[in-house]
Amino acid sequence: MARPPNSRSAAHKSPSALPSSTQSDNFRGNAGELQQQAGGKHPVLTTQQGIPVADNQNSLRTAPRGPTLLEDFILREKITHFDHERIPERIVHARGTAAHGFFELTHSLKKYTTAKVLTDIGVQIPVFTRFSTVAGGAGSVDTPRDVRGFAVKFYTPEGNWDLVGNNIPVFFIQDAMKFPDLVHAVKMEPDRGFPQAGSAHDTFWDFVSLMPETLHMIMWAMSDRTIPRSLRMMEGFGVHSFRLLNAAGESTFVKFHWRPKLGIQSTVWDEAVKLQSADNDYHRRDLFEAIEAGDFPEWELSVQLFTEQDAESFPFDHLDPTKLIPEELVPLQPIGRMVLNRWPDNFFAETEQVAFCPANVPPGIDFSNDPLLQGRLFSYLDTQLSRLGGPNFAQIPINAPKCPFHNMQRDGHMQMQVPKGRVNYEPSSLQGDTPRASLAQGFRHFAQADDGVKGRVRAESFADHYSQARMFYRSQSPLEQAHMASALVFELSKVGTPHVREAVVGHLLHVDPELAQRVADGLGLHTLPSAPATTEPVQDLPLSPALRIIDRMKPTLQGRSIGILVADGSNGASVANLRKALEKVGATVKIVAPKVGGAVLKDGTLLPADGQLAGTPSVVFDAVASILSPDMGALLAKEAAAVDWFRDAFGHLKAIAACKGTQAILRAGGIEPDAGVVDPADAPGFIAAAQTRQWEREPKVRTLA
Ligand code: HDE
Repeated sequence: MARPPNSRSAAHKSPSALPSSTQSDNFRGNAGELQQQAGGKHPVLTTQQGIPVADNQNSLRTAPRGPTLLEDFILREKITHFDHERIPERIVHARGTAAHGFFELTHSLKKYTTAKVLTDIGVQIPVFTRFSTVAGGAGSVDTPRDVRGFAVKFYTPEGNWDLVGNNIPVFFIQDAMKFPDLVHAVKMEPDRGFPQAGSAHDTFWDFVSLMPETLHMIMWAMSDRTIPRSLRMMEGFGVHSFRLLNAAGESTFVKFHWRPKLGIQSTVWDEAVKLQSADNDYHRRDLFEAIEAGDFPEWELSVQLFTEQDAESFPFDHLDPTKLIPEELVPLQPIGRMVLNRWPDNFFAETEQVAFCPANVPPGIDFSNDPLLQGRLFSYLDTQLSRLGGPNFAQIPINAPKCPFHNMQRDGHMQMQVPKGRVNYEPSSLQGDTPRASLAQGFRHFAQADDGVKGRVRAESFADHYSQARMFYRSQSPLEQAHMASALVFELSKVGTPHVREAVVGHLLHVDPELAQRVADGLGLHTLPSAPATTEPVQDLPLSPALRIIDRMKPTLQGRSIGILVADGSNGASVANLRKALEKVGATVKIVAPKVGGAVLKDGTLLPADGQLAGTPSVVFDAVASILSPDMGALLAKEAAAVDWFRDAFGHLKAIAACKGTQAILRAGGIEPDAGVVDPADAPGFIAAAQTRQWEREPKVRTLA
């Protein structure tokens, strides 16, 4: 009778049946036949109690084909632990990717703060930085249209500083009271359980239509900022105003701003959509590969500093988190750089268990009265208590400060420390080494005078919801404006309730009547709705070109990835020349072939491939090239994967280097070559074209709103 493959060893592989040499050796090297076969010096497998395990393949049975015994404590422990491997995911920002690195201050802020992290030039402060999407679950994809979290934990010598920001400088709401409503509205609808990780649905836009304070952030959310090309090419913002406190106790307001060394870059919407199927982990993989290759991503940290008096002259309230301070009004002062240079050893232990909290600030940094920030000061610790299972999560290595820490907090779930001594209270006279508060070094709050009347109120200075939305929209280049209008049309077209669509268009009339008209046209709305009443007149604020991104894309191939398509019979010298030229300017080159085993080149050598054509669509590259024999070109012209490779690259405004043999595929894709389509022999021409997107091509390949 046929037996399952392992049934023989179940009958015979008991500890006593192991060769005698494997039973001794002080628990090392006797991990059983499988590990011996693999070679190397393996430590012995044990249970959590340290009991050595003899057989990790078979559970304990009454007979080789009999039932499993409850007595099998090894099986029960293994399965029980597995059953509890998942912890609750973050309610927002569940999907994240993180890396270790350092922050190095280049300009001291000593005049403004006592925080060593902002005064001690040249010291490398370890950081752990986690990027995230907001709406989707931990298993959702990397490239939906969504705000990105940008959270940095600085392990400073005076305790942890968490700058828990986003890649957008403003937020949807003004008061923490509305956060649960906002998040409920954007997440999947509760009765149907979809859509996952997307704002293009009724409940989100219903909320927006009834909460005009969201309009400025909506303009950002509909811009290309929410479809970044790479986590390495995003800006980061602390969003709220914080305070800096100097030795004299004087306060200066500060906003924090990260700028990527590789420049800001986004995808185009069709590309982002296709990336969702091409590579669910597109951003995570991109960061991983860059760090593994030693191509460490870097950001510059800048501050905007201003006083209470400066703030009074602003045409908005800086405590309102739906407002930004234009760089043209308060310039950015670069103060340091962050480099991410080490991938976590373990995703769960570090990226999942890391707990950021805006309330973690060292002495010399303090909070403003921004009502959203005030709510956040409560929320993060609270959510982490349930997410990480108790009050000792700061002892998890990724969360623990790297400076000494001592207090009288004791016990609780998962206490890892073994405090010594009799004294667990303060004050005490029984021991000479117990921790005491220090007026000189301790945290100080800004001594702010307050003489208000208690109440559930919204400041009148928060009432203008449209002026900065208008400023943002009108500051964009015409193409970016078209992208925003198209994004609004796309999202609202997924909204099934006509009155919600109309109400949003009504708000857009305040932002910009022409934008409202474009969106109305795109939605097939024949009459414009009326604009809702406002309490404040909409101001025409000075425009801020610094808010654009298309113009600010860096002309470089560093950090960019180029795919070269080859097949049997390709000219190896041409491939090698192109590759060399591209790598010389910092690009990462990947070879794509119809088969992953590679292609047999014209001279008979084998060129291994990094990716198979059908599984490596052109969306994963910044530009593409192909070197094909006329025969293979003609063959591939009948292959959908090959035709789509070029059609998508062309549609996503990428440079294409296509040899003569490739022309048949371009024709099959209906591609009419333009200035961005060059010959692969012209490496400088290809490099120049690949350093940007072919924006002038866009009106020819799609109809924008
Ligand atoms: Fe968060 N936010 N948030 N948020 N947030 C969380 O904390 C919250 C807000 C941000 O990679 C949660 O540990 C409230 C603004 C990031 O682990 C939670 C309010 C900004 C991350 C929470 C806000 C952020 C979070 C969920 C309104 C940009 C991920 C899990 C008052 C400045 C950090 C957790 C990471 C995570 C609450 C608004 C950024 C529930 C109540 C504004 C980057 O505590």
